[in-house]
Amino acid sequence: MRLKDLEIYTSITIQAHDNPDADAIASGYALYRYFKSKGKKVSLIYSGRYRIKKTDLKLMIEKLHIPIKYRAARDEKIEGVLLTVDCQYGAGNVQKLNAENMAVIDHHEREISTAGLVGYEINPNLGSCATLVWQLLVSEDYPINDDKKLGTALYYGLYRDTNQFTELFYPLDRDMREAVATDKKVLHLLKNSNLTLEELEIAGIALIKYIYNNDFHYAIIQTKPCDPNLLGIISDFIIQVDEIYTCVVFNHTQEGYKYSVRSCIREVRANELAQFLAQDIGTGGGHAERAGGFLSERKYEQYYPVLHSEAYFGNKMNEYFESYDIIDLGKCKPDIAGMDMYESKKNNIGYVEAAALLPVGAQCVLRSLSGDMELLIDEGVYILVGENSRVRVTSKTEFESEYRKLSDSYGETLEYAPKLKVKDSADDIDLLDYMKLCTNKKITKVYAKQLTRGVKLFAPKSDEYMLGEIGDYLIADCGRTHSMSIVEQGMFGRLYQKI
Ligand SMILES: [Mn+2]
Repeated sequence: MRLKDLEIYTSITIQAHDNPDADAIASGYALYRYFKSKGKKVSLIYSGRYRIKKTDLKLMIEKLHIPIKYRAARDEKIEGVLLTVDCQYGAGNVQKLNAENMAVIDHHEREISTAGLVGYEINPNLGSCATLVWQLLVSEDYPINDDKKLGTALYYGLYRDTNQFTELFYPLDRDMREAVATDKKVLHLLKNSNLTLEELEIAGIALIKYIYNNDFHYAIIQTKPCDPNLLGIISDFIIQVDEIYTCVVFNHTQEGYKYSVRSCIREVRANELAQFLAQDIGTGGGHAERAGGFLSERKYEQYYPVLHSEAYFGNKMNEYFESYDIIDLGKCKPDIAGMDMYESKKNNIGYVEAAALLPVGAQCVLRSLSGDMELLIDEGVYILVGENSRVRVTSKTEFESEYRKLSDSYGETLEYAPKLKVKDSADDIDLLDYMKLCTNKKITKVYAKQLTRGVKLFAPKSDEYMLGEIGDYLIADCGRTHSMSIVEQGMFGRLYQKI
């Protein structure tokens, strides 16, 4: 959906979820500003049982002049269109108001049927709804940076929804964070008015009620209802305990369970663990050391109607640690027992010759779904874009020995188009504009076997593992060292065939 599509209505009511947080307020405010600029009759409201009482939110509303109003649930029909932000019309966390035309802008997993909506934009990959609204405003060429109040609101929405950016991982979230103009003074004030004395006590009580697992060295803590950012603060604290290698801190909210995950060992990436904990019933992600997630109440009830939440997290943690074998090639030799021989097929992927775009010596950041990567441009840098928009950087020599350039154009559309952000320049380079196609030159032979258990594979001298899930393939090259890697199940058939 484009925002333009909603401009057919003269009256637009924007509704944040009940008990609105910074993200809902910011998203609602940005949409309010947009539709106001189009001459619409706009109102920004929230409903539900409670009025906003958190200090940072009150300050946010006051300092940024956000015209959000409380509206008690009543039956009177909403004119024009009702647009729910950071929530979905009819979901459990937002008072259902009487309206004929409904639209949704949200970054949570889809909770409702979208059939009855006049429009919707839902992207659960994003750290905040503010990012989604920012993107919608950018695509309408709305001058977001003409007013720092707007940028400050969006920035703060993302800051709070990603646990002070520690659980931020999606590239578009980074783009928004860097693009908006903010008022540093107001941000400083808001950031330091987030917790209450009552929450200080909640943290204290939570800390003495930890559950510790001696076999896997993890801790689980449940807290009473509190600001979700407190979960991150508590986890940052307990991960420092010597015997605790990973931890999860969670609580129950209106919509489900919020949690923070931390890891301080190389065998566990917090973002993967956060994803594992959310399997089928929520979303999780972040970074290797810090991550977070959310379980939907509705799905939890459906999948685990009688399971206590503490037991859920305990069971899932044990399951995670029991699911993966570790192969550390720094400590043991590759074992090719039980593997069959395969040969590589032709495989076309995208490539960009970075030195053709930028002067040698330029410093930039390569941003993609694989994260941010620092890159110094020299004559030999090639950027390869393979399946799932994943990018890899290689040298000219390696590129030329492995690939042959094709004349066909790169026709793929990607979930997030990788870009180069050049230091001291505001203009990013969209790699899709320069992407060409190449294909692998040589037929290589490998040994491979399909995994019947999860594997974490460490290459010699590496602190980062490759993850293999059940069904993926463990492969070993046919050279003398049998160096190993993992290929995803869906990819394997496209890359190799049995001989
Ligand atoms: Mn949100």
